Parts: sequence; C-alpha cells; structure tokens
Amino acid sequence: MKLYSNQASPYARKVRIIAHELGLKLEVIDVQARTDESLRRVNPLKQIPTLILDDGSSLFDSPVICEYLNQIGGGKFFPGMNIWKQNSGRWKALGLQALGDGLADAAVGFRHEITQPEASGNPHHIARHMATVHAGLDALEKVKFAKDPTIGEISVACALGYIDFRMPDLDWKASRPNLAAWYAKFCEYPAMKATAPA
Ligand SMILES: N[C@@H](CCC(=O)N[C@@H](CS)C(=O)NCC(=O)O)C(=O)O
Repeated sequence: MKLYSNQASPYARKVRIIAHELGLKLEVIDVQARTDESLRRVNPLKQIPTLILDDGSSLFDSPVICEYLNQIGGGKFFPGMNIWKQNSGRWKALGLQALGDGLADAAVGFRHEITQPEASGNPHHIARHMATVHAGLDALEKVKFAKDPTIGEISVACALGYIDFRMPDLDWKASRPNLAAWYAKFCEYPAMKATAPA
C-alpha cells in the first residue's frame, strides 16, 4: 500500500501512527498537497492523506483510512459494541476524533491564512480559527482520556503536535494543565516519536 503523506500533516500522522502500531508496511510518498496537482489523479479532493490499495483503488480521508488499517491489522483503535452499553466506547472514540480533527482543521486554517502570499491573510478568518483553537483546547482540558488509546486520543495528540509545530508561540499549556500532562505522557509512545512533524 502507498500513502500520500506529508511529515507536517496532522491527518497523515494519524494514519502513520496506526500503521506503526499495527506493524503495517506503507510506502510513504511525501507531497505538498496544496501545490501538487498530480495528487488529484488519485484523490479528487487533492488532499493528504490518501491511501492507494494494492488493487490501485484509493481511500481517503484520515478517519476512513485509519478505520480500514485498524480492520485489516486487527487493531483496537475503533472500539466496537459493548453488551452493557451499546456502542458507548465507539461513539466516545469517534466524538473525540471529531474534536481532534476539528482542532487540527482550525490550526491548519490559521496557518493557511498567515502564510498567504498577500502576507497578512484575512483577519476575520484568522480570528475565527484562533477562537476555535482556544475553544477546542478548553474542551479537551475537561476530557477523561482512555488508558488504552483509541482513534480519539490519537487524533487529539496529532492536533496538539501540529499546534506545537506550527503555532509555537501559542502558550496553551499553562492554562490547560490536565491536557498538557496527558499530552506529555502520550508523546512518549514510540509511534509518536517516530512520526513527529518536520
Ligand atoms: N478531513 C481530511 C483533511 C485532510 C487535509 O485537510 N489535508 C491537508 C493537508 S494537512 C491537505 O491535503 N490540504 C491540501 C488542500 O486541501 O488543497 C482528513 O482527515 O484527511
């Protein structure tokens, strides 16, 4: 399987973490999604991550690719049914994934605005993205994370890694001590170290 990816992408990092954890070999092709038109041949949305299966078909976006790899690799990152509380673990994990991905969307959107060729970007968009980043972090400060990481925990960690990489001046940790402590511990996983943004 081939993965169109980028070392800085929080979404592609989710996929690389799952593959690393499950011992799945991926041929990783690094691309600049914003400018590389050839990506559109395999993904009409021209986005990474895009996974090319051995039969040549393509899968996107990160939640779909992660669940696919989890299934073929026999992983436990997407909890299933629970006979006492149907689907509770699953919805918690998927809900947390949505929050983590949404936080990444706002941080990526912010970065996109401030790196516009016109230099300053749209102040309304910048303010909206920044408000979402702060609200997302505040919501995560109250979350009780699972001991055995699910796709939810992985998505949140990838979003936080992207924020630290691309928004280094955002001092989010001092006012969110629970989240900061959880994240520091999570960063110790070998899969996190092997996939750090660059
Ligand atoms: N919801 C998508 C988001 C993917 C995404 O936005 N990727 C960015 C890179 S970090 C991208 O490909 N941007 C290029 C573009 O949209 O033109 C996912 O989870 O995979």
